[in-house]
Amino acid sequence: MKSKIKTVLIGINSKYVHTNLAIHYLRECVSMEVELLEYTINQPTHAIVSDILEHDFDVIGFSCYIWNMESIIKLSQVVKSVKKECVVILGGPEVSFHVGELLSAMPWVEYIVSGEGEEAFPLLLQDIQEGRVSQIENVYSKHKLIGSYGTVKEFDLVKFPYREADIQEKRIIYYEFSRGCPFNCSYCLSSTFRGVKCRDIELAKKELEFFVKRDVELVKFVDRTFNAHPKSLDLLRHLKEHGGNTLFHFEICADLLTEDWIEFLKTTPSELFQFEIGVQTTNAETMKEISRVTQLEKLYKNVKALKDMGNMHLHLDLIVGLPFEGIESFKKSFNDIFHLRPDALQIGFLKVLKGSEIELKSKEYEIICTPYAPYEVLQTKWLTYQEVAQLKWFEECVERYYNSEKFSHSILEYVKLFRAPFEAFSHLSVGLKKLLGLDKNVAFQELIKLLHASFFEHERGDEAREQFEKLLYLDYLCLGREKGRLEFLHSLEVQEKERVSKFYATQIEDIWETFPHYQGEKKESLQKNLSLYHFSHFKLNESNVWETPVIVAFDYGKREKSQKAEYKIIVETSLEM
Ligand code: B12
Ligand code: SF4
Repeated sequence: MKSKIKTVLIGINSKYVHTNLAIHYLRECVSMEVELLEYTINQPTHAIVSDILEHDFDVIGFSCYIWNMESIIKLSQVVKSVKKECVVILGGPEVSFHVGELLSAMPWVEYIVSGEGEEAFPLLLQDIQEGRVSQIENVYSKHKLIGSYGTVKEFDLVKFPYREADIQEKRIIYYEFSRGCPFNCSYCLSSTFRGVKCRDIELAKKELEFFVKRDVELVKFVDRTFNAHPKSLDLLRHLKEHGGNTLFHFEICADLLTEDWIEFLKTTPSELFQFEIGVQTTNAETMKEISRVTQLEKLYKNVKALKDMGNMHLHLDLIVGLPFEGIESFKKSFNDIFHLRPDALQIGFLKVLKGSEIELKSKEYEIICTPYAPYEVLQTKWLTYQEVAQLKWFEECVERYYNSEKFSHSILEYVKLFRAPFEAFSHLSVGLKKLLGLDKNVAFQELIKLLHASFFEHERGDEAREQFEKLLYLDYLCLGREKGRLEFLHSLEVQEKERVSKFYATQIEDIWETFPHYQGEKKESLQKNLSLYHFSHFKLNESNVWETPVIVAFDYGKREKSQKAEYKIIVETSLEM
């Protein structure tokens, strides 16, 4: 071995925007040279291998998660076959359990670190450097098949993981204020160990300033239940004053929210905080079985309160495949949660995580899951394979028509046609399946056409038709300037160029008042960013109806985070119908 060993740590992210926090921590806790290399699961193995092998290293560590394990099995084997002298180390949640089995299935791997790595990793590198084999409790090898799951004792002593060069535009930064979870949901890895370690609030404030000063767009807290940290609200108060232009994302438990939290959140500006709330199910028997006791009434009340504030993005989660949740029960869970109108309703499919309590009970629950990572549910005692497959299309449909926010006006009008939201998305998903087939790439216009056709499968009067088409057209225009009229929106009479032109001539002050950042600009200059459309009668929703003509003005110069144009409605005063 060389006098000073060199290590590369590999993170394989699920998408380019994500980053691997673990390898950043590990780099900071060793005094030897460590280089970080990050890729995505969508890049071809040969391209990643050749990039890795352009670097000089003696030790290579892979950070293993459920989404990248398949890639890492291939990558580590290929790297080792070409560079036989290197030492391969695996670490991360996906290799922290059943370690002996993994070592025998992957004979090219020298070491596996189980659990948290900040204490074990530097000791292991020291051993490798000095050619010595000591007994580090949570480090396994073919010579040491007994050990335990590692946890660091002093979380505050774990160094801040980021350096200046780590901050890259358009990538999410992950931050950890607490480690561990006070709850014990049986499908989650947190069910395997207890205890929460909290970072000192003053230390956290200083660390977060690093991101704010560098104008990081999005900081996601990886805390499993952020509001379980006793100082969480104090930290939010601090971020309200010192959060700069950064958006902060948290996973919270909604039924734990206190009055203080609710009162405080009413005072926060939009685009400062966003919250992800895991509901998972509303079935009481399921909740009991998975040891996740949610006070639903409190959750509904708090989510409604947050929603009414309108100053934050709310993301709610459900899981398909939990014990006692058959199709009827899932329908109910979906409808219960959809009525809260979250900004996103994410439907996940149960993953039978290695080391989780549900893994131990999977025989009892008759769970069949994919035999490779991510061990996703295919069938359970309560759900047939056909039902799971149907729910996959359902989820795709909710993603494209609801969570994407591309159809935010028209989809709610569509849902009204059905007795319950589940039926609406279920019906639409049949068409989506036919449209997509085995190919997931489809033009946005095709999705519009499908929604339009599906709406008109149901007998509708002229008024309803016109209303729906206007909302669909509004969604279309929010995403970009009109590129050729959508020919199937036949009944619309909008955008008469002459009227719009006259509007510029007679009511330009109204435009300036509505969009103060264009104050004083002339028509030609305004037209570079704004598009105006004239609608004769316009009903945005039950409480916003204009009998008089309106101009809908889209500001393409100032897009929201979702890339949609902001639009405002200006009532025409100087023109007659
Ligand atoms: C960020 C995150 C994501 C991101 C992905 C980030 C990325 N880089 O691509 C997103 C949001 C996309 C995501 C998605 C999913 N995730 Co996720 N996610 C996380 C989260 C919140 C943070 C991970 C993290 O950075 N933790 C902080 C670091 C410091 O802790 P750590 O990862 O455990 O790392 C320590 C040790 O493991 C070890 N270590 C790690 N790597 C290495 C490498 C070496 C060489 C060594 C020595 C040690 C070592 O040392 C580290 C420091 O102590 C965790 C929950 C959590 N708080 O950990 C879940 C978690 C990782 N996710 C999980 C799951 C199940 C999922 C989903 C499958 C959920 C779903 N939708 O069904 C999806 C899958 C995505 C896909 N495309 O298939 C599970 C993973 C279990 C597993 N076996 O991998 C976790 C643990 C949550 C849980 N339920 O228990 N996730
Ligand atoms: S699912 Fe969430 S609340 Fe439940 S144990 Fe896991 S991290 Fe904690």
